Amino acid sequence: MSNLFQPKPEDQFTFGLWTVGNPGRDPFGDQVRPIIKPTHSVRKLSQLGAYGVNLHDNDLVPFGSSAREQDQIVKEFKQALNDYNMKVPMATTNLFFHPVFRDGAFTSNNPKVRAFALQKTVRSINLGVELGAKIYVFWGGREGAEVDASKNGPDTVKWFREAINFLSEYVVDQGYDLRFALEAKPNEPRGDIYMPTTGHMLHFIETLDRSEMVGVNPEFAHETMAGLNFLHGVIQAYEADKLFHIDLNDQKMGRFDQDLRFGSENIKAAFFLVKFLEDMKWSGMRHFDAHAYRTEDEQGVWDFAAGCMRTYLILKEKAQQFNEDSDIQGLLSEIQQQDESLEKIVATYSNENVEALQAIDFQPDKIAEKGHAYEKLDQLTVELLLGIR
Ligand code: GLT
Ligand code: MN
Ligand code: MN
Repeated sequence: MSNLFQPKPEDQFTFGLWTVGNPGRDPFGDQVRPIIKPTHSVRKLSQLGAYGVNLHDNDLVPFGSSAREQDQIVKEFKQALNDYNMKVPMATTNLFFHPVFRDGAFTSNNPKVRAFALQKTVRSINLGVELGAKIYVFWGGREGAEVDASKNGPDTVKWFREAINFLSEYVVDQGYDLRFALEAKPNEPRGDIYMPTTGHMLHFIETLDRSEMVGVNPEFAHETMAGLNFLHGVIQAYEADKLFHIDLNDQKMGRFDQDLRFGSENIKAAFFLVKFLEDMKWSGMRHFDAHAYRTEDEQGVWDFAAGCMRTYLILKEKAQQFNEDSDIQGLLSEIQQQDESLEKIVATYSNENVEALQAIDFQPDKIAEKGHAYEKLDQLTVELLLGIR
């Protein structure tokens, strides 16, 4: 493999400990490879050129560990981070694995479970901050239902809001430099998950007490499962200053959550996503939330991790090529027409503007005669991606 696409820490690639640590268990089959120790993942990922790792509390500290056990585990882990110059930019809570969360965490019908979820998250936030995290993700995998008769719908929204309000106040009170990112998913493991898309999350955020410290963590696979255009959700979040984090992976539309290697399935969608993040010079982490195929052994896991980063860098190079391609740019400047005097009239309402607007004879039939040359533009894009431009 050529060195041109060798990842470096400044590329800001991160992986969840749960991603490379995924032992290949699925609903029909047991694990196929041994669990990889977090300190080993730190070493291997740093050798591959990553910037850091992200984690759930229980990816590092097993559920039910004593305070002494936790101290020892955290000490060893910090040593590995230090030895390999790796960071932990994001942390989150596992509120879905233990059976206590079978009916959700912040939206469980049981008040004890809701309070326990809050307690667990407070502790996990403390751990994340201790490790240097600046972003805290909330993925409510179990916050949903199969039986809509079971809950009074608006309560679930209220409970979730109260939890986020409580925790954001806690963060401020502690003086932590931490922002929250909410991650949507339409279904799985629940039959339906509440607030199933990034769009739902964006609205919910505006109802929070400290909405300025809460953004979104859109995931490629999750929006694609819902049949949506991932990039469009990302753009809307970015435009609203709410793109705090991103989960990069791949997915066939309409399937279970596949969490495939980035760029392995929808190359054109991955390309436009990378192009957008790079064109905007988005400052966040390029985080991969995916895992190796179940067919793989440990070597396959590192092939998978290297592949995610390499594909991202190749697409970044392609984006630059796209921006410098004179045929493409020439066509784009014809397509993206400008008309300053018209744009002035429609930008804001005024008496004069509405009168000016009413006075124009647009001749829509004439405008409609001309095609948009998108066939040509898309073919140029495809040829660029296929490597012949
Ligand atoms: C889980 C899920 C991911 C979330 C992780 C954060 S855990 O693997 O499938 O999409 O981002 O909780
Ligand atoms: Mn995710
Ligand atoms: Mn996923």
